[in-house]
Amino acid sequence: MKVYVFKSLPQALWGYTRDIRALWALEECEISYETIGLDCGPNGLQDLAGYGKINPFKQVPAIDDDGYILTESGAILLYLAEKSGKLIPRDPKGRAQVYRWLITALSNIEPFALPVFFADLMGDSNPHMKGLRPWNAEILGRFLPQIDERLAAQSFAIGDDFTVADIMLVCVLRELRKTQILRAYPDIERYRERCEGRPAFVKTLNAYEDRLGVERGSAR
Ligand SMILES: N[C@@H](CCC(=O)N[C@@H](CS)C(=O)NCC(=O)O)C(=O)O
Repeated sequence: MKVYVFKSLPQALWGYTRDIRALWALEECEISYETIGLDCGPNGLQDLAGYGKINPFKQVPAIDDDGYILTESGAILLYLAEKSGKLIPRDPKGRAQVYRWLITALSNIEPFALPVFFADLMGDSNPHMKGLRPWNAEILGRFLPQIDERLAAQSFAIGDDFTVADIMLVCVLRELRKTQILRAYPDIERYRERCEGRPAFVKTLNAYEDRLGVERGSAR
């Protein structure tokens, strides 16, 4: 399996990029893979002639499973879980819970978490994003307390077992890791720690930092 990832990135983006999702899932599913590293230029990946054949939007991650090309981190996680038979229950009701929480992360949390991250990144240079930050934070306040409560009662998003929904949820929550927002949710923070302590995550992040040529711990 080939996986398209970043091999260079501006410092502000270390540890935030979505290639981590695919790499973490590949490690958890014990699928062997090789990485194809792309350089993030001033226009992201948009100037990379040829990469549009892999991903029409010229974004990472993308995988190439023996000629079968797939993009979109959510689709990739579900494909890897289904292909390996790991990180997803067998029964339709259990599987639907994985879809539910993976989609919750992508459609309820990420659309508000990412603008908070960008507002902090851009600061006064983007007054529009800065002005919307309180509104985005307020919307997150509709979802995070319920997720915190859920994680006080169970170890992972769908129950006792770690699934690809946790990879997505943790990676989306990581977009807020340097803000104060998560401090109000101790069970979310304990959950994130639990998931990020998994050997597959540690291995993924170490290799990610090595690939970028940055110090260990700098993408945490
Ligand atoms: N919805 C896509 C978003 C992918 C995405 O935005 N990738 C970013 C990195 S995190 C990227 O490749 N940016 C470079 C660019 O857009 O040129 C997914 O979840 O896979």
